[in-house]
Amino acid sequence: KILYSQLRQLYKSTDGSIVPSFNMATEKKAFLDVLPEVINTIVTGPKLRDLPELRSWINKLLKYMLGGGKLGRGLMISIGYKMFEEPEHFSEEKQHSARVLGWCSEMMQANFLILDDIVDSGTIRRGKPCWHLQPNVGFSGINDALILYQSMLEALDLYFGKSPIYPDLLRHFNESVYRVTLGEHLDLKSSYSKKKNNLDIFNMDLINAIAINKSGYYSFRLPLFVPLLLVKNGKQKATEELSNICIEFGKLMQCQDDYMDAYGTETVTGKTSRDIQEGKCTWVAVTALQHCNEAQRAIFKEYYGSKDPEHVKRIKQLYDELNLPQLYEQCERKMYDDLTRQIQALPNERDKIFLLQILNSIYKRVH
Ligand code: DMA
Ligand code: MG
Ligand code: MG
Ligand code: MG
Repeated sequence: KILYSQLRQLYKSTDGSIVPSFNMATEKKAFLDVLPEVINTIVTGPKLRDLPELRSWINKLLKYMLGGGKLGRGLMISIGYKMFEEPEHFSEEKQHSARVLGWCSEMMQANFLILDDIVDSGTIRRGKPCWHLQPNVGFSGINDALILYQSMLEALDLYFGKSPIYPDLLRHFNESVYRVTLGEHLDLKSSYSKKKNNLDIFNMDLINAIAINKSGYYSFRLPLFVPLLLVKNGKQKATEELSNICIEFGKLMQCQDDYMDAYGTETVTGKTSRDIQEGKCTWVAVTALQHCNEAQRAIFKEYYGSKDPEHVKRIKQLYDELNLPQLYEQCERKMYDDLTRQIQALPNERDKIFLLQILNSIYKRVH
């Protein structure tokens, strides 16, 4: 009740409905404050009780891999509960659940990052050496990634195993993991090399399929649909329209990620650029090919997918010649405008405000 009156003071939208506001720094701190409890719940759980060395290894793994990120997905879940729930039904207990679920999404992300950096030969992640490059890790990082994935499942079981929403939670987390593995497969199998000579498969349909699977599900659909499971009558809000918006968000996010791989700075992005060297089918590569003349296409075929720094430089020069930064700005703007229109068409004022906030927080991002 106190909270409801506070919210009423804080925000009254144009149509008279009450809209909760949030302060990002406060939300982030509250979210971070829950992490030690989540880690403790996992490492003191029944399976690790008699294994002190393993317990300390997993503790170290969780701390290393859950730190230093932007926490976009986790915060979307924890703030999502507050934003989607009607103020009179809000409870601190569910808010805590939303934060735990936020950390489950971050464990899923951490598992993908380890594996992705192994298959992409990454060296730096979140400004630190990649996990597989830690002393005595290497390929055993694959098993550590699985441990992170299982830690997520363990937390879901320990916190929500007896809850009526458990089957739906599992369905969402499972679907997201499945989608990312499909996206990663498409991403890896479509990579170009001179030897494979497979440039003909590079097109926007493939880019979209990669982006939707690699990003759309675990970065947006999961973080928006999971808090709805905590909200009273939330399932009614989990509509097809909302799902479509999440998918479009995924395309925008992957397009930005691809652009930053070519034009970002390692100290800002916190990770190594690998796409040109690995011959990846990215938004930048496909857009460049759409604007190439015959001679430029020949240069692309010659130098793309090579680890030689001079070849990488030549490809970057080609991107500049083709005005990629300008093409990117136009494309990002168009995706932003399309998403704004789709969000504005949603029936609920509060949902619109929340989604527009997310959109504005990622538009023109540089890391
Ligand atoms: C990887 O795509 C996607 C997941 C699911 C981690 P990517 O290799 O382009 O990501 P990054 O640029 O972060 O290495
Ligand atoms: Mg990668
Ligand atoms: Mg990758
Ligand atoms: Mg990338």
